[in-house]
This record gives sequence, C-alpha cells and structure tokens, in this order.
Amino acid sequence: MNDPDRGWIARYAWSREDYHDAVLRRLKQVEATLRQAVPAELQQSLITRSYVDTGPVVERVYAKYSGVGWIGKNTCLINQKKGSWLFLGVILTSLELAPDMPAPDRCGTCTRCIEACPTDALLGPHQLDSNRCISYLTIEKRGSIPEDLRAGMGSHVFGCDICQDVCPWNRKAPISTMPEFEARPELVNPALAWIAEMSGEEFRAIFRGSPIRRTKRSGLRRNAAIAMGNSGNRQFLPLLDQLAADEDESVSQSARWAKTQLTMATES
Ligand code: B12
Ligand code: SF4
Ligand code: SF4
Repeated sequence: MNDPDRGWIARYAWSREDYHDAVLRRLKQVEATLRQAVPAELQQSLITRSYVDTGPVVERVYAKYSGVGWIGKNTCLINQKKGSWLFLGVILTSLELAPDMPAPDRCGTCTRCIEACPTDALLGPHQLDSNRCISYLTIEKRGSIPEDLRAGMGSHVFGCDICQDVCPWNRKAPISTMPEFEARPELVNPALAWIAEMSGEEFRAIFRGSPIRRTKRSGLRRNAAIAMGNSGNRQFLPLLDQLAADEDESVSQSARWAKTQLTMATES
C-alpha cells in the first residue's frame, strides 16, 4: 500500500465480474425459490422485484430493518459476524413475511472512521458529504476534481476503503471464497504508470464486465495522475510531462497539478 509507484483500487472492484451482476443473479435464484414455496393459487398474484443499486431504495435502510445489521457511523451496513465487507441486494415482494428484529447499534463510543477519513467527508456520525468522498470523486465525478480535495485522495485511483479498513468490526471479517469475487492480482495495488499509459483498447479489454468501467478511461487516468502527484516520487515527472499534453482536459490539468506537487515536495 505504501509503494509510491502504485495506487489503490477499492476491494469490491478487484474481481472480474461486476457485483451488480453477481448479486442480481443470486437474487433471481431466491425469487425463483420464493415462487416455488408459495401455494399454487397465490403464484399468479405474487409480485417480486429485485434490485442491486438499481431501484429507488436505500438498501442499507431496508437491511437494517430486516435485521441484517446496523448502519455504522461510516454510513455502511455492518453485520456483527461478517463486518461491512458485503454487498446488499433487495427483493420487494407482495408476500407477507415475518421480519427479523433490527440489529442493535454496536458502534458505541468509537469514532475511528470519522477520524480516519482523509477528506473529512464524514461530517459526523452517519453523515456523509458525498462531494468530499474519495469514492464519489474517483468513480462518479466527471471532469476535474476540486483542487482542495486532491491531496487527501492519496494513492486512490478507484473507490476508497479507509473508513471500513479502520472499523474494528472488520477485523475478523471472512474473505469471500466465491469464484466470481476472486481478486485479480494486477488490480491489487496497480502500477500507476500502467494505468496512466493504458490505451482505449486496453482499457476496454482489461475492464470488460468490471465495475471499473464506470469511471471510464478518462477518470481512471485522471485519478492516476493525481495519485502520482501525491506519491512524492519524482520519477513520474517525465510521464507527467506527457500526460500534461494529453488531449483529455481533466487528465492534462491533473497532470500539471501533479507536476507542481512533486516539484514543491522536493524544494521544501
Ligand atoms: C449513492 C451511493 C454511494 C454514494 C453515497 C454513499 C452514501 N453513504 O449514501 C458514494 C459514491 C459516495 C458511495 C460510496 C460508497 N459506497 Co455506495 N452506494 C450508493 C447507493 C447506490 C445509493 C445510496 C444512496 O442513495 N445514498 C444517498 C442518500 C439517500 O443517503 P442518506 O441521505 O444517508 O439516506 C438516509 C435517509 O434518506 C434515510 N432513508 C432513506 N430511505 C429510507 C427509507 C426508510 C424506510 C427510512 C426509515 C429511512 C430512509 O436513511 C438513510 C440512511 O441513513 C447504494 C445502493 C443503494 N441503492 O442503497 C450503494 C451502497 C450504499 N454503497 C456501497 C459501498 C460498498 C460503497 C463504498 C464502500 C464503495 C467503495 N469502496 O468505494 C463507498 C463507501 C462510502 C461510505 N462511507 O458510505 C454498498 C454498501 C454496503 C454496506 N455494507 O453498507 C451499497 C449498499 C451498494 C450495494 N448494493 O452493496 N456510494
Ligand atoms: S470512503 Fe473514504 S473518503 Fe469516503 S467517507 Fe470513507 S474514508 Fe472518507
Ligand atoms: S469505525 Fe467505529 S464508529 Fe465507525 S462504523 Fe466502525 S465501529 Fe462504528
């Protein structure tokens, strides 16, 4: 993680398959099982709708009230046994089901996530300013990233795990053994130069089916340029010279900023 040549991709994006597809496939299996379980005369009228980030529902709220866990101060859903490294999916159904009891809040007096957030995106317990969150900035934000937030991004090139990494409830969290979530070694601490020099064709081939497509090649290279600026590694200067002349404005502007950062770092 501290290698100045390398960046950080959030864990959820290390796999080959996008979690939206993998989780939705499983929800469809549960839907089918539900249908088989209801009496034949009810099957016609049974309504089910599955969502993985695709419907107008805040999934962690429904997870909380259905007993899966509590919403931590970092705004993630935490299960007492599995921690927060989990994906959520929702099935809305017309079937009357007995709910589980909501899980009690077990954050207690802990505030580690709030203190650890490098861009102060967690304004207070359960209060996230998305505009400051590295996950939003590196994945969803198009164009240039506000200058005052770039230093806080550190080596992140896609997503952020910090407020979950520091959470004590993740200390014993199990590691998934499902083949669709198996980590691709090249995406764990990827070389920044590899990302910055990636052609459009390479980007499409490497990230086919991956959640990383969402930030597009432009966003990923922009993020890599910013991470180089935060690396303290002057060996990136020749590559940043090239990127500063890139036809993509957000890449060239980020590269010019990164060059200034590296130059200032060695002067002081
Ligand atoms: C938009 C979004 C983001 C945004 C905003 C995050 C946020 N915390 O809201 C950004 C891009 C920043 C983001 C980042 C991340 N995300 Co995200 N994100 C979503 C998404 C698609 C929608 C959430 C949303 O609409 N938030 C905006 C508003 C509505 O949130 P809010 O104001 O806090 O809402 C409150 C009130 O409106 C009220 N409320 C709303 N509806 C209802 C209904 C009822 C009945 C009641 C009583 C109250 C109520 O309670 C809400 C919660 O306090 C969900 C999937 C989904 N559909 O739920 C995934 C989701 C929350 N993200 C997820 C993940 C994994 C992440 C990241 C870890 C990814 C990464 N590694 O980079 C980070 C974590 C950042 C963080 N600390 O939260 C997972 C979380 C899993 C978990 N264990 O909780 C989800 C559930 C996706 C999934 N399907 O698994 N994400
Ligand atoms: S994901 Fe990163 S930037 Fe966003 S709130 Fe958590 S620690 Fe802060
Ligand atoms: S780090 Fe502490 S305060 Fe934050 S979610 Fe985890 S237990 Fe709750």
